[in-house]
Amino acid sequence: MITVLAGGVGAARMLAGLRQVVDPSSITAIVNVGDDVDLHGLHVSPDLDTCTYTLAGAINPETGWGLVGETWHAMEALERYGGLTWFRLGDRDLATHLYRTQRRAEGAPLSTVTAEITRAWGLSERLLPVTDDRVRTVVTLTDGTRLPFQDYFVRLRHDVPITGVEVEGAASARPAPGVLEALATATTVVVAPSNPIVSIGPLFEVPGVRDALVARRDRTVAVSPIIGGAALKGPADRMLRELGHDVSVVGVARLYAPLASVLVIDEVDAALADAVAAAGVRPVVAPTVMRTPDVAAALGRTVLEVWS
Ligand code: FO1
Repeated sequence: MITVLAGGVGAARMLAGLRQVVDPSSITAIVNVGDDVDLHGLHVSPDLDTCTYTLAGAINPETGWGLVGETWHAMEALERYGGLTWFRLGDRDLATHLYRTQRRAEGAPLSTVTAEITRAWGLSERLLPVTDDRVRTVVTLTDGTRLPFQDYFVRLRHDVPITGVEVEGAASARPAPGVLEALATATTVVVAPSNPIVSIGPLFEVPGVRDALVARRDRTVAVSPIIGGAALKGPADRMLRELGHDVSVVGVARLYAPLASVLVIDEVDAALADAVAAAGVRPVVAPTVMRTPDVAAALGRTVLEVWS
């Protein structure tokens, strides 16, 4: 059993690499839902959908989110009314949100609906939202304004400095069924190369999850999302800097040292391996830029072989 702590694009690629080297039914992903957003009365769950569509081979390869070959008729029609279109939902993607929203209105927990959606896409992996309760990531800007995550990320294109990140609702949330067991029983726990602040961080805010992970530190391997002092995609590098962290694999090692005993760093960061070790995490140097399925598979193999 392999358990992967997952956010969006980086995690989805990591999962796609792992499924090439182990039986997909042995993989459980615990997925961030702090990015979830209610739009047009619909529950949109970007990280769950990015993981689902990627594993189904249906992801839009250009954006890393949404469906390949998508059409946008609903958004075009909405523009006529001056409706909210800065967060773009493709026509087929909308069906996922319609289904999720309807099932939740009928009383089905998010974890149940997620299992239904992944089954419909033919996945053997288990994707678990970290919680069935409502949690929402909120960022604070330098002027004190608090913004829902997608307003910061998409509407403002994460082009504004932040001073803090909180996960509303997390303190009273409970881990979804199976989450703590997946952490306790995994032979390897993988922290995917997702944004440590807004993709992985919110997972630890759900009571019990951080402790369950700390208890498995000896079997937990993280993959650095920072390569050569920068994030491949998104604002992880700027967020780390703005929140006072070192923007390097050493900064990532310090963040994850309480939870992970191994950190996979890219070859370009090989010279920092000793500094990573000094931060208390064993470094493993490997290619981590998952540009092709082969590199993702090799990275999957690397994380599974760190104990051998
Ligand atoms: N990201 C964008 O930059 N612009 C969008 O319009 C957008 C729409 C969208 C719709 C569905 C979905 O699942 C993801 C979408 N994303 C969009 C990506 C999303 O904001 C990010 O994947 C994350 O939440 C960060 O992991």
